Amino acid sequence: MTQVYIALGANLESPRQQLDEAVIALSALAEDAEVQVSPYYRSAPMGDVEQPDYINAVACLTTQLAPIELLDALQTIELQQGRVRNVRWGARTLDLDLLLYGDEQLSLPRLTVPHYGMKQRSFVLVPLSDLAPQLILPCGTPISALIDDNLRAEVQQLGADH
Ligand code: ROI
Repeated sequence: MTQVYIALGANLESPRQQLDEAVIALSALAEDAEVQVSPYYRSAPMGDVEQPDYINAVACLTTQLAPIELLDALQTIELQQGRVRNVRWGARTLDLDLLLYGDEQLSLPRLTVPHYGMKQRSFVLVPLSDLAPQLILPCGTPISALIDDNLRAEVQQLGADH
């Protein structure tokens, strides 16, 4: 049984609803169907492609799935929610990124864990630290050392009713 963290992002076709649906789908992968979800955040798109703002969040769950099985399950949920892989760094109905798989550091052809970009992305770090303020990353860095007010100011927390 492994505790995992997953980043959620959407910027097309009712993004908040996409995240709500994704959380329900994630509960099917979780022990006792339990998923903890951070607040939702609005964030400006990272990258050069012009596109709508994103809604982002992070989910935490405990699962029996092996890393690649979990990756397959996340990609199935993305496809079920209409994800078409076309433009690199372009808009998407749903993106599910495996951030952390326990304390493991994995470098597989299809999967790098911890997620390669997570330490640079406010829309990942801020919701992750909401869920796990004491978290120490597998590299030994505490999440608290990666967060400051400037980073927090890059994302806008949405109301509790999402
Ligand atoms: N930008 C933001 N703000 N949020 C995302 O989830 C996100 N996802 C992406 C790219 C296109 C890199 N930009 C993003 O895949």
